[in-house]
Amino acid sequence: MSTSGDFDSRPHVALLPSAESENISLFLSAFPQVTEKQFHLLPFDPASANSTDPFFLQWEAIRRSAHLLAPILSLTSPPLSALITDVSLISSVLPVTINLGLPNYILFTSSARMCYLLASFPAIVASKTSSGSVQFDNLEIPGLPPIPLSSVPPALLDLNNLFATLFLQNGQSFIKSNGILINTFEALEGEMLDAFNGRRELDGLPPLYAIGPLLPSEFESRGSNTYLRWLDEQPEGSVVYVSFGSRTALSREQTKELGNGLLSSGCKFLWVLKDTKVDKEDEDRLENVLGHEFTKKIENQGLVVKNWVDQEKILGHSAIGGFVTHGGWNSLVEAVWHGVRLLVWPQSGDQKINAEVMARSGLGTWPENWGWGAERLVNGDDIGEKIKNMMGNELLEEQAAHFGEQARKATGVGGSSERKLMDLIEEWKRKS
Ligand code: G50
Repeated sequence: MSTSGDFDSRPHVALLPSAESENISLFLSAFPQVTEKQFHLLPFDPASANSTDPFFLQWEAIRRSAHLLAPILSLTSPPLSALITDVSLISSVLPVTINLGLPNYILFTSSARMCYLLASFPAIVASKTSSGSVQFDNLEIPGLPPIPLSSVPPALLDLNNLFATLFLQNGQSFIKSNGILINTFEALEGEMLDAFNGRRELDGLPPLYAIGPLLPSEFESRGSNTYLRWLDEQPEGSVVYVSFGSRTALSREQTKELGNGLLSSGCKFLWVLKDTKVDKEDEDRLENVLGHEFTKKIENQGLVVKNWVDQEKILGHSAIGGFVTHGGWNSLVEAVWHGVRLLVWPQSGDQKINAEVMARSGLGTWPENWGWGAERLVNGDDIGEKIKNMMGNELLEEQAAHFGEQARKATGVGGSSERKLMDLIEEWKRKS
């Protein structure tokens, strides 16, 4: 379903960035069997929500219009068997589907470890809150390392924050939903899935279906190919890919230290540089950020890209030997699929919890003393050292290759994820 709304009068809260609406059109032409239903949102005033984060505001705008889904869902022909709702919207959509008697499944796009925190959050809040701030001890998980306070998404520690409010309500919705589809797989997070499922009866939680890895489709592939041609010229496994996702921009100082680190690592690199402080239209953005001399040095050793890249193609390229990443779950899952080892540097949100999953599986390293992104300035020599260690670590390379194979097994015919999804589809067919 595509959404449109009219609160994009402010440039930073555009409801549907053009890249996203383009993606929806490409999706619809790639899958002609999919029927589009327009879902028009009510006018939304961002000032009425307790946040300035454009992502959280976008969720809130959709949530406030969720009741308008009722006629769209009930008039669909043939009638729907089930609805799948993104976790960020679930508590606002569930009342609608419960009313219609329509099964509702949650799509969870982070790790099972993060899902465990979400399922536990209502009880944590109920038992530990004093004056709006969450008093959080280690979250114990049977058979697995606990989640320490230092790894909890910072936005969750203040219950007045919009994200924390939504997180609590969405966690409370788990027990009323029919199941949770999660973008992970048994070989990667089997113990975590067992721990979650072990709690189900006690806490009334629905089944957790690991159906991943879910990866970008061919239709999403676009963008310039100059960096792919550059990769074609590099020896196999020699290049470090560096990206902190589409939401994070490092500070100017940290960007310079990262540049120094990449140079001192001695490795070739492909660096997606995002610096929101620099004017998008400026042709020499790189020089503005890093200075002329530095830019020249960098150009001898690596390639810096400032635009949107096709990450799936990059991670799948044989020249890539390692990935310096913020630890967004989609990025991690794509890297695992392509057997690329990791250096995870969590910036915010669920990223430390995800980093733990990767470190525990031996897929990568996570220098915990680097803290959250903006918490401290990490020195270039330290960064260079960690990159060099990752690129020289054969154990990580073997594990990455192993999990890449496991990921393919999981989604192949008869694999754990494929079976889960097929069973669900059969169940939906029976009920329709
Ligand atoms: C963004 C963020 C912090 C954070 C997450 C973000 C997630 C993703 C899953 O996406 O954990 C999730 C989204 C919404 C929700 C619950 C879980 O209500 O800044 O933790």
